[in-house]
Amino acid sequence: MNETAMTAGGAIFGKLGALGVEHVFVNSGTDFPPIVEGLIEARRQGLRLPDPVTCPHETVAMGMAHGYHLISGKVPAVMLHTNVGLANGAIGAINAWCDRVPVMMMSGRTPVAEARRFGARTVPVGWGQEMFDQAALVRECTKWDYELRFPDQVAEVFDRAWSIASSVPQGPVYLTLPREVLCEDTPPEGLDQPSRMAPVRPAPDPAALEEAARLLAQARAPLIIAQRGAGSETAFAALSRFVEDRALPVSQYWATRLALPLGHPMHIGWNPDAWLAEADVVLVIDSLAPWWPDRVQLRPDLKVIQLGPDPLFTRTPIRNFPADLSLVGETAPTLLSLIEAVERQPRDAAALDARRDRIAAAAASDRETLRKTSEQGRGQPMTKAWVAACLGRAIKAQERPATVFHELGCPLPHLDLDHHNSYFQEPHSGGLGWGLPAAMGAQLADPGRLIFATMGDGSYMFANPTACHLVAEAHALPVITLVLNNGEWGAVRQSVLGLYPGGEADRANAVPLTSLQPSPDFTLTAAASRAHVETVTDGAELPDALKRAIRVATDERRQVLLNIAVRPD
Ligand SMILES: Cc1ncc(C[n+]2csc(CCOP(=O)(O)OP(=O)(O)O)c2C)c(N)n1
Ligand SMILES: [Mg+2]
Repeated sequence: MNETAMTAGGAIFGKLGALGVEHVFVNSGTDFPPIVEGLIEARRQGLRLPDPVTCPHETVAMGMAHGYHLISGKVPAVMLHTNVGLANGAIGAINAWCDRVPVMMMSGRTPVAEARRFGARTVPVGWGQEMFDQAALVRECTKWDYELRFPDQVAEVFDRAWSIASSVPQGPVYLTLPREVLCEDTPPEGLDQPSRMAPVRPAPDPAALEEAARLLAQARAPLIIAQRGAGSETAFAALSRFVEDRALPVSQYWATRLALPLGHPMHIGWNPDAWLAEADVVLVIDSLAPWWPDRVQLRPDLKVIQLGPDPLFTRTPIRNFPADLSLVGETAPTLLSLIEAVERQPRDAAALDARRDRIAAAAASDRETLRKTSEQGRGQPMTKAWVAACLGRAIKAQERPATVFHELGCPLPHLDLDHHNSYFQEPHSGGLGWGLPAAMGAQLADPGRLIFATMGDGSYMFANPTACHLVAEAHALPVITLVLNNGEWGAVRQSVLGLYPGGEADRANAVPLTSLQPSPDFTLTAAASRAHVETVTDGAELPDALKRAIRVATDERRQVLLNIAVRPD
């Protein structure tokens, strides 16, 4: 290597910086020497570089990248160690894929050469980590993958990776980086430039858009189901106004993001069944599984409109929810176009008023039931519903924006949140261990935001909590973790009882394979990284514990963990 040339490995950080990548979540290994050498060299040259975040487990790297994107909208990068690091990152890839999060994933490849080349194999892992097709570990969960063949490909290959990840529908991409190639010199052309391949932004067919608007305007029993939010703050506000004006009931069944304030008069709650059975037109806004097909008999004349980046979810092998009209496009602009098109349609004010009253009355009664349910759970031990209600109230009392990450933690219906980006649930892929690192990534993206990670005791353990708390301390991320501790995998137990009501497990006193007893003292895990910690066993004491938690996170910018004893549902 001469004095001015840079190795391919050394060029990577600078190229990522040129692409606008701000953070690289890293778990490094023996494939990294040229990357580390090059990083120091690039720093010396004063290049604009992304910040590396060293993550002691790949779950943390992938989860943080995911949460960072959810709040920032930007493309993060993740660098992992060969096949083994990639395997640990695979659940994160499954989650990012399901949630359409554009992550530039990379991992090294063990040296190809056994000798006679710079970078060739030295230690036994060089042989032990060799695979026929390393990318196959994540290929089903990435839009595109490639193995760097030549050192002079860095600029073009990274441009292509970034442009494909950023194209709608967005998603992760994966690059394999062999060590010998990383050790060779690369020419400077293109390394300091962004990609010249504009990300693809599909738009809906204008005729389908007009037809959808006509159907919605003329519907007598319309329904909207939204699972993945409204796409932007503007679309969130527009949807709120629109559904009130046109008297359209909205269900956020199994939502992973919020599309409408939970207290909105047109928000009919979580379960769409009764409305769906009556509906003549349903607008499905970017929802993977908008209802439970076995539970509802649809009207034969029902028309369904599906809207989103991939309305048919084409990479899901089986999904046959009807789509009489498919409106493709990023959710926010497509939804805004549809709203405009409906606004051009005639309106029958009297009919809309009557329907609006009926929906608002149902929504109010649903909210009252929720309030009563959460109050009943105030005891010792308390219920998840009570924890959610207390958290929702604590958030309402704050002036700064707040976001709740939920992974079998605080159930959405009881939270009463009302802002875009105020709620994220683990994607429908359900790869547990996501909630805490995703919350940390969100905090990294927006240090001024109040961030809560609420999760079950099982989910907390899946997150590799020691590694999470280390990173939170190292980067001063004052995330407030609420572990809703029922000492079990409650969801698994409920699934057994749901499928076999009155069966063997139902009749037995304890359901096998679901206990997490004796429950560890999770406060000690977080205290090891100097978090503020408390155990709360009495529901009446939770509001004050939450106040203290928010004060510590705000004033001391220190992470917090509340270990909350909850009753099995
Ligand atoms: C990586 C991974 N392993 C296993 C599961 C299966 N699983 C689904 S829910 C669940 C239990 C979650 O327990 P916890 O977080 O304590 O919440 P609880 O149901 O007790 O409220 C498990 C193990 C999964 N979804 N992901
Ligand atoms: Mg549990």
